[in-house]
Order: sequence, then structure tokens, then C-alpha cells
Amino acid sequence: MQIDEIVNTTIHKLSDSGWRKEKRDELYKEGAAAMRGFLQKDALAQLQEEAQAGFSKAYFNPQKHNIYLTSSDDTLPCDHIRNFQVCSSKGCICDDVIAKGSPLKQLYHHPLFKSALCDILEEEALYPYADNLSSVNIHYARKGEELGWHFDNSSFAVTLMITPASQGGAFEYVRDVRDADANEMGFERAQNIVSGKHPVEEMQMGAGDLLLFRGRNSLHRVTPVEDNSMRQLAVLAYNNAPDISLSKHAQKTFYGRIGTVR
Ligand SMILES: O=C(O)CCC(=O)C(=O)O
Ligand SMILES: [Fe+2]
Repeated sequence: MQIDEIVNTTIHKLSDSGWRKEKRDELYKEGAAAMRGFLQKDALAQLQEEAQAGFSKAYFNPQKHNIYLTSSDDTLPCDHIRNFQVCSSKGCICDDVIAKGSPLKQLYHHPLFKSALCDILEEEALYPYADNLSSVNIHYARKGEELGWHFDNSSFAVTLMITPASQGGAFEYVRDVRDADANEMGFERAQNIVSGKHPVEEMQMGAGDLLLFRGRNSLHRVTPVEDNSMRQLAVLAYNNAPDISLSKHAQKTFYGRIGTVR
């Protein structure tokens, strides 16, 4: 498939430096840059079919975690926001079960797409994970399933909405809650957000929309799906250095197994 058959390059001008700058500015200013109708119709239809077919291989491991994705600090009470437990119950399939020819993988590896991402994200180069599970994932959330409040470890995320939920399954976020590099944990605001006292932004995502998001310092979650629709979303994960694997502990937790290193 040509890149024009996957991406609507009439709207999303991947090779245009003006378009790249616009997205870079948007990401800097808003902490998120949404690209509506990113996928071409046929590529989206193919992806929806693949995601639906892949569901039988999905791994679900409902679990509790704190918003920092760390183990508890025993010097603080268990109801302190540092230790407060939220729930994540959505499942996923891994890179090794997604077909090589999938539009998703063609996009993930495409030099023009990667070079546009580098320009927008201000990275010199982007590399896949060294393990065979973590680069491209498809996430599934059915009725009652969710992704609890958290900060990402990585500095950016690239997600592609395959099928949104028709009720619930909303992506909510608040920017600049912590400063991870300065070790500023943002306890007070985080506490207010998690307890529902602080207003949050909601990012509406339609099928075929791409989202670039800086989740390291932005507290975010996906609310429980409320009806019998299934939210299906692809995560395209890159590193800014080669030969990095997801930790074995994280692989076991998120995927239920440990992959091989390519
Ligand atoms: O499902 C989403 O929209 C967000 C996913 C996310 O935040 C994550 O995988 O860390
Ligand atoms: Fe996240």
C-alpha cells in the first residue's frame, strides 16, 4: 500500500514543513494534537476488520495500580494520592499477532510518517521496541472496562482510534499536573482530579483519528465503556534510542507473557 492509500495526505500533509510546524505548535501549546480523519476509508475498514478478528487473542488482566505506576510508599497512608489505587481492566493484543501487511504496521514503519513524527515531537529518530510484543498494540475495552488515571513513563504516545465506544470510553486528561524531571509529584491537583473535584478536558476521538499526546506530566484516563459497544484503539509505541525492550515485568503484566528480542 502507498502511504496515500493509508493516510489522507490531502488534509494531513505529512511531507509539508508548514503542516509539521502547525502540529508541533499545537502539541506544545495543548499537550495533545489530534488529526481528524487521518486514515483513508478503505484502510480504516481493513483495520477494523483486523482488530475485530484479533480480539479472540486479546489478553485481559484487570489490576489495581497507583497513578504513578509505581509500588506503594509505605511511609505514606494508603489513602494518600501517592498510594491510592485505581483500576485498569482493558485488554490488548501484541505486535507479534498483528499481520506484517496490516495498514497499521505499514504506517508504523513508513519513513515519511516517522519523519513527520520526529519533526512534530522534536525527536532526532524513532525506533521500534527491540522485543517482538511492544511496538504496535491494539487495545480493547468492553462494557465496564477502563484504563484508570495514570501518568505515562514515556514522553509521548501515538494512538489511532479504530472504533470508539458509543457510550463512555472517553479519554480525559489534565495537563501539567506533575513535573517528572523535577520530581515534582503534583499531589494536591492529582488528588482533586481523581476525586472528581477538579475539571478535566475530554478529547473526543472518532474512528480513523490519530492523536499525539504528551502523557508523562498529564494525568489521563479512559472512562469505563457504558454499553455493549467495544472501544478499539491502536497504540504505536516508539523509543528515541535503539535496542530498548519493555521490561519483562511490564510485558508479563500487560501481555501475560514475555516476548523474544529481535
Ligand atoms: O486508550 C487510550 O486512549 C489511551 C491509552 C493510554 O493512555 C496508554 O496506553 O497509556
Ligand atoms: Fe497513558
